[in-house]
Amino acid sequence: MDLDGLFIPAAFERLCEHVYRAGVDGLYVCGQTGEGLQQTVEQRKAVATLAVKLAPPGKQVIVHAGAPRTADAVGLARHAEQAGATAISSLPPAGAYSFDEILAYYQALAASTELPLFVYYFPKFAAHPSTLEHLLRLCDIPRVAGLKFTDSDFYRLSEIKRSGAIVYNGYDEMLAAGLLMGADGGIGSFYNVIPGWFVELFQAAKAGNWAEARQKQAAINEIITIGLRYPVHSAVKHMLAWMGLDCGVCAAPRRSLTSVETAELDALLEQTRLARMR
Ligand code: MN9
Repeated sequence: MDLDGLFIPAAFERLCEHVYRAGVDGLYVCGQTGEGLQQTVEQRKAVATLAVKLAPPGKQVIVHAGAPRTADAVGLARHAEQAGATAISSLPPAGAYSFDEILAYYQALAASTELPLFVYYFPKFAAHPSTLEHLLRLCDIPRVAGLKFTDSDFYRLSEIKRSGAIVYNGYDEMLAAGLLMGADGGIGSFYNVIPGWFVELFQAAKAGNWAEARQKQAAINEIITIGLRYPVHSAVKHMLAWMGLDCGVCAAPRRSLTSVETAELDALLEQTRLARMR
């Protein structure tokens, strides 16, 4: 985003090149990291259109269509389908809603297109869904393919896997644990920064090389732990700029890092393996 919160297509294109070159299987756009909820519906549609256009053959684009208004979410979902996205996804609408209201939201969204829908389970973001039973009920909605699971209850993750749903791990710093307990893949903020490291972790896990997966996770977490000292999404953007991939700033109300913070972050990054690869 630029300083007015407007999408910068050229920066997005460079970022896509960076992650696809590293071998990721696809993109998840306009979620938390992709600032879907900080953008207008029109701009989100432009991002989705460009993401599909830039996807190399065989790569998947999941569009986060979640919005405070069900009608907007449905509009974004239909647009994603027309644009050629692989799937849609949605956070629960934030607010003091009951589980039944959240259920009705997901039912409306799932019925609005032919695309698979991934519920974005992030208990720190919304009060519902909160129980395993509620998650399984959401997974039972026709066309709900599974979850993006941003939580550290990996027993719960394994129970959802047992029901047959597809589960993407959401906390980057615990991808190895999520994969060990059955996650099918991962989606996350730091994949933008060091996509190749995550691809290597995923491949090691898929091959059953858990010691190697754990080693890769430790190397990744050296970077993540630095990022988590700051507002994480702004830190991710600054890390990208530090690597020569300027992606602008986060849209308000997210704040940017101060100059003191960026100087400190730069100094910390200089001491990592990433500096030697730059
Ligand atoms: O699920 C991301 N979650 C949020 C994806 O943005 C809320 C993660 O990638 C985290 O940012 C990351 C840091 O905790 O794991």
